[in-house]
Amino acid sequence: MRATAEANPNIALIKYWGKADAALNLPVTGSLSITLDTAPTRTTVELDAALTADELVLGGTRQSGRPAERVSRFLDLVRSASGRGEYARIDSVNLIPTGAGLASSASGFAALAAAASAAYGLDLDGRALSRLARRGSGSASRSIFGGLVQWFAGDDAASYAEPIDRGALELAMVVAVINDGPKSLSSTEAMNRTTGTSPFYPAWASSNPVQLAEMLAAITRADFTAVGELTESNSLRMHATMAAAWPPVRYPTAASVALLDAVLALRADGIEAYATMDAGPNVKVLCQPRNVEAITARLSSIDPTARFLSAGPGQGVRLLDS
Ligand code: 2P0
Repeated sequence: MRATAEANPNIALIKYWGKADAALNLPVTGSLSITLDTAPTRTTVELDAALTADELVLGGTRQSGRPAERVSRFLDLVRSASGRGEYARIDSVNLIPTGAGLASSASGFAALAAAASAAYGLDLDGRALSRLARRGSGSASRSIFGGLVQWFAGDDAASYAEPIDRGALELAMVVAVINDGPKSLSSTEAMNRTTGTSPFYPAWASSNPVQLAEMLAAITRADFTAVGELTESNSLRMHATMAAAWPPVRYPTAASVALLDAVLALRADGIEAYATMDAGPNVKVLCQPRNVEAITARLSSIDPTARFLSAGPGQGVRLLDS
């Protein structure tokens, strides 16, 4: 009746942007990510028959309103699958700022899916856990697994994530946190506005599976340059699609663009670095471990106010003794 789980964030190299079904949280296209070995979310779920509602504590602060509602609706799925009706106390700690484009909803709902299913007595395999986590937040389906992970588009039964062998690829990521304040616009809202109003969305939806297939082929032949080029291109395509929505959805700031320029300059100097961005202004740079230091030094010289994290491939969700 009590369980604790930990999950890491993931960063998409081929992005998820747009829902085919909002209720089931099914994506329009597949996506592919790397789970990082940093900044986990640790979540404890404890059933309590005396509670008259779920209680959510995030980073030590009791939550109400939308975040609490979203977690309660998610626990309703677990209650209905388990046949148990008790409410729960949920205590979650993020070791990164929430809502800053560092995928805290991915690690958050992956940890919650694992802790809640264990606390309510459900015995789910990785695939079932990934489908469950997807209902909380699409990208959370991918944080169930470690390393490189693909999430399939499809119906409720077929839309889950699966790990991919990264063979001889040596991967690292430098994360430039240029603003750790809350997001201007939630991903869900931004996605819906993009699918609803961007005339470029159909081109995104038809070209993303092509880049996903190219990415899978590049991974199979351990071609780091192709993996990097596809990563940067895919992110630019996603943000271009959003910029064409109305009202426009624009996450990059002037500080982000300065770092994108610095990444181009690094490549011109022969250092392989490829930028990707999500639903916030932070810039993540895909690279090889041997270049982490040089890339961090260059980016911090461009933006001395940014905070830098570096990460490698991390593990999937795990239950801890609670
Ligand atoms: C991704 N992002 O693939 C994309 C790229 C941000 C940009 O998944 O509505 O929190 O909860 O399913 O997963 C962020 O959106 O959205 C995201 P919901 P989610 O990582």
